[in-house]
Amino acid sequence: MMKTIIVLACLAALATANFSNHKVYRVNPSNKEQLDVVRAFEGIKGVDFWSKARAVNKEMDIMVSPQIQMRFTDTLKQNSIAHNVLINDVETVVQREKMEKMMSPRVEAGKINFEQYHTYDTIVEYLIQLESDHSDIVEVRSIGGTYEDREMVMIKISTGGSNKPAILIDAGIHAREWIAPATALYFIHELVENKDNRHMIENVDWYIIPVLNPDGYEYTHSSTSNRFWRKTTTKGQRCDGVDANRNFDFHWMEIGASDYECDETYAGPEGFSESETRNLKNLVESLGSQTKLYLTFHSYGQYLLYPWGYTSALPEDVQTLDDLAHDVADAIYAVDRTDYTIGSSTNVLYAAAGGSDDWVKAVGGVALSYTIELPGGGWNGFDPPASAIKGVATETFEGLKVYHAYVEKNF
Ligand code: 0X9
Ligand code: ZN
Repeated sequence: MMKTIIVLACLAALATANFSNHKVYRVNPSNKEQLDVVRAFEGIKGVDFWSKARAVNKEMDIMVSPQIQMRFTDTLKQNSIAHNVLINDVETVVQREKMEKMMSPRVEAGKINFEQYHTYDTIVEYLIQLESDHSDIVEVRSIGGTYEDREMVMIKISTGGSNKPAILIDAGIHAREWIAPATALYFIHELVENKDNRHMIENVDWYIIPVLNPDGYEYTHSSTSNRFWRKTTTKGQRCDGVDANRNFDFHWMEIGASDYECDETYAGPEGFSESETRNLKNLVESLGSQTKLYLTFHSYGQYLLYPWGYTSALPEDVQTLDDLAHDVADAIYAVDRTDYTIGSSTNVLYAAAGGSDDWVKAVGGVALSYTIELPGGGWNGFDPPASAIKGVATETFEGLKVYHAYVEKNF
């Protein structure tokens, strides 16, 4: 018996991704040559670009495994590239987060709070409870199954009637970006449970999928796995997982995506190879022209991005997209001076085809389509500490009010 326990414990330890002595460097290239030197590390095993920026004079946070650190820092030094250590030992941060999770009070079934990051089951139970408590305005349903046969749960919030414009929101397409589902849940809570926001559901219907990649999300939450998993969990030959945000079939695999399974931006064997992306596609198609606005929440970096991700060319309606983004950013800024960068994703971040935003706009026919990169955790690592969820969620909700007002007024 004892032997079995030891073997199981060892297996669990082996299965656990360990980030001991992994460091996160904050790197700031000051010219094009320096930027190219840093970018040459993209795709190298043991190097994980946490932040989006790929531009001169923009800080980049890069996690580097112990094996590569010497090579990495030597290269930076040789090229006089400014850098400092943001996180000295990533595992310490991961452990601290785990401890925080273990210490946090157990939530009662069907309840939720914004002081902790919740598991998928807790989230689903909360939504089901909401449906039974508010059956006049809430409908919870699955938009389809995932690779591991989890249901992708969606909540529809509507006061009824027909021909109302709709806002479609998803979060958590990237598993490790926990602040995104947490924020989407806060939106749901505010829209359903806060009577002061009743006006936001009178003339507009809401469709919200708070966790678009539940398999990946659960994988980052389980104690024996990888906190920084980004992809789906589809079994591969050499490595598992597809970057669902490279898997939408619009200019698929043209740029900023990888055809190598082990890469973080692996686009899959073909467009819509993943059930998660197919299910979203089917939903968008079934809602048709009712949807006027699509928001997909990611982290981190404080960006309000609009298409295109596959080209530096701008969409015809760029002025509308940009003006609205500025109004949203102003509303967020007014709360606590959180500053968002606005632009087309290729121009302010990098070119990357196969994203949900591009497909929803170009093929799904939803003109207003945005990717929102929420704030990160600064010194705390990838996501804000659980204690900061409330702050991020409440300020972002102010931005959502602006989006809502626009849709209500214009459609
Ligand atoms: O690269 C992405 O998928 C997004 N950034 S993240 O760090 N959260 O992974 C940005 C996506 C922007 N949209 C497109 N490139 N279509
Ligand atoms: Zn993301």
